[in-house]
Amino acid sequence: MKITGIELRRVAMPLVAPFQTSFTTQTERDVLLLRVVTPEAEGWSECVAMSDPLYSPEYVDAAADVLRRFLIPALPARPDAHTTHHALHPFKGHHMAKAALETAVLDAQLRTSGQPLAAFLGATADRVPAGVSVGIMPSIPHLLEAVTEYLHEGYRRIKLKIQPGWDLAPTRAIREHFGPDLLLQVDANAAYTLADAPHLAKLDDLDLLLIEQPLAHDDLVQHAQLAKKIATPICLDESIESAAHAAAAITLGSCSIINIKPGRVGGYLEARRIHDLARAHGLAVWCGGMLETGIGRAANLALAALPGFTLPGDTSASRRYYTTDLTPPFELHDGHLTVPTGPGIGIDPIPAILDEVTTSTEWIPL
Ligand code: NPG
Repeated sequence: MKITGIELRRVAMPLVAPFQTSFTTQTERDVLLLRVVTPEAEGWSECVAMSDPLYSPEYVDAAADVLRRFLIPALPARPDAHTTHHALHPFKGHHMAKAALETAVLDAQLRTSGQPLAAFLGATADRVPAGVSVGIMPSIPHLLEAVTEYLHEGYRRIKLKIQPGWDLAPTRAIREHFGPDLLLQVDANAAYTLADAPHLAKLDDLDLLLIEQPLAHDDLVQHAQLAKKIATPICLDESIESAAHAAAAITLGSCSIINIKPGRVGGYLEARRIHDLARAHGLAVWCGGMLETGIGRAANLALAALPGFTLPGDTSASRRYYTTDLTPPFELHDGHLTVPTGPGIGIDPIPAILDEVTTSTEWIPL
């Protein structure tokens, strides 16, 4: 596949409401989009890097820099997703930037051959149950109101963001209010230390599906130690940046569940490897989210339709985050989202909306 050039486009997407996690409060999403242009098709992707290096060391300006300075120049003459993956491998880190480039190449490749991403990945479902991530709120009544509304919309599982000072009481309040059948989990985004183990063990009687990333983003050993001290299953997010990390975590016993975010692990090929590895070892996986627009969400839905994704993901509807999405909006039907069936990621940005929110564009000819 010959690539004529690649467009880097920045868009500013206001969130419907502030989204507070243990590491920041976001009110807007600064998104880097890639458009790979070939004579046959255009491929789109969304880089999941945030404005600041608070979730991981990556951030959006750095992603744009490494793309234009190193990754795009390293593309083979006639790339496909696999040769792109190999060409980017020598560069250390920068998984979010690599994922964006590989995914845009893959989308162009699949649109050229007419194959949907879900079929390429080996998906077996045509719709996936939707979970929703609920930020830290000013008070428990605010939280109860938000969760009530999400359940009313049809969400099948609730994930509460927690941090020291906002953990046991809000989680207990939700469990008590909505009863034992609610699928409920918590996400700490690395806000605790191993010394908090006795405190985290107090979540054990709340029958949670999992606790996500309680300890440091780069620590597998202490997660393995924590797993021996608490009954709630540990799920890793930030700590798993590759299939090799997943293999190490499985060997050490650091987690029994993995949140797979294709952006965090360097793309959909690596994401599928982690899925296959986890499945072979009997670990459940689910598909995380990074406040993606419809472009990133479409591709995540294809991945979430693989058979090992046995837990609902953070694959929520467009309106959870955006009043106006860049694409036709993803909507809940009976608590599920439909996996796109068109070639590639199966969806296109709407040009007028895209232009309205674009803050800069850069064309890199090849
Ligand atoms: O549904 O897209 C979504 C967001 C889900 O909570 C969510 N994401 O830690 O998993 C996370 C969190 C996050 C959001 C992390 C933005 C980093 C940036």
